[in-house]
Amino acid sequence: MKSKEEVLAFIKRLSPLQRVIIQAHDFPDHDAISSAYALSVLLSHYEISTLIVYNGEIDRISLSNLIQWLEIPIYHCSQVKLNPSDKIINVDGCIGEKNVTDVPGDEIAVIDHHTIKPTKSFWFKDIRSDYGATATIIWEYYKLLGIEMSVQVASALLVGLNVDTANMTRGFCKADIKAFVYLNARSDLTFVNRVLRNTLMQGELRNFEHAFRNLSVDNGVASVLLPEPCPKNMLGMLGDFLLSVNEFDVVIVAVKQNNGLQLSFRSECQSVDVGRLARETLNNTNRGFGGGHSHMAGGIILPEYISMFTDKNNYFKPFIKKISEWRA
Ligand SMILES: [Mn+2]
Repeated sequence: MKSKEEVLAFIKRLSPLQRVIIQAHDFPDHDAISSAYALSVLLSHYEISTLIVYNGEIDRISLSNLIQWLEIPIYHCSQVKLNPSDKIINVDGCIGEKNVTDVPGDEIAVIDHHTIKPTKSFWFKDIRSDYGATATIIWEYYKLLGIEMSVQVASALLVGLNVDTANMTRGFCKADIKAFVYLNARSDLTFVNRVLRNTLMQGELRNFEHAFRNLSVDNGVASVLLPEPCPKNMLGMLGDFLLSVNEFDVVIVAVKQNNGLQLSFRSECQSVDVGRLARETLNNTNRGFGGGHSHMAGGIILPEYISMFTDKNNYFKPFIKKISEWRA
C-alpha cells in the first residue's frame, strides 16, 4: 500500500514533463484500459498531459464498446510517434514481461497486480499481486488523494474490476470489495451492464461450436485446440465458459499463432496453480513462456516444441502430467 506522500511525490516528479506515456499491456483487456484511462484523468487533475498507448490488438467487442462509448483516447503505438526521451508508466503489466512491448521511451513506473519481479528500477513501483484488478489500485489513488471520481471513470473501473475478477468470483481481496462497493454506487450501471453483457460477436460462436466438438477431457482437465484465426482474447472467454461446466476444474485452450502455440489456462482446483503450471512447464524447460495468477494464466509454446503438446496421443501431456502429480 502506497502512502499519500509517496503517490504525491511521484506525481510531482512527473509535473515538469511535457507528456507522460501510459502503456497498457499488449492485447489490452478491460482492466488495463480502464486503469490507464482513470490514471490519465487523475493526472490531468495535476495538469499533467498523458497519452495512452498499447501494442497488439483490441479484439474484444465489449472492450471496443467501452472505448467507443466513453470516448477513451487510446492509440496503437504505431499511430503515435514515441521518442526515446518519453517517460512511460506501465499499467496492468510490466516491461520485461512477454506481454509488454518495449516501445521507444524510458519506463519509469509500473502499476500492476500480476505476480512479477521487475528487473529494472523505477521512479514508482506499485505491484500488488493479491489484488483482483489494477482498477482497485487506481481507485485507491483517487481515494488517497481526495479526487472526486467522474461517473465515466467509475464506470470504466467497475468494468475492469468485474471482468478481471469474473464478477467478484475469483482472485479478489478485501480492497477489491471496497472498490466494488464504491464504484457500484458511483457508476452508470445500465452502461456497465451493457458492456459486460455483450461479450461476443455472432461470428465468434463458431469457436464455441468447435470447442464442443473437439474437446478432450482427462481427469477434470478440459483442453481444446481452436482453429485459426482466433482473436487472442477469445481463448480466455472460452476458458471461462468451459470452467463453468461442473465436471471441469482446469481448462486449457490453445490456438496456433506465428508458428507457435498461444495458451490460456483456467483453474478452480486448489492444488492446481496454473500460473506455476505455465512457468514450470514452459519457462523452466525453455519450451516457451508463460505466467499469471493461480486461477488464470497464459503462455506461448515455441514452434519447435508444439508437437510435444499437440500430438494426438500426447495431447497437452506435459501439462496433464504435472496437474496429475499436484492432484495426487
Ligand atoms: Mn488486470
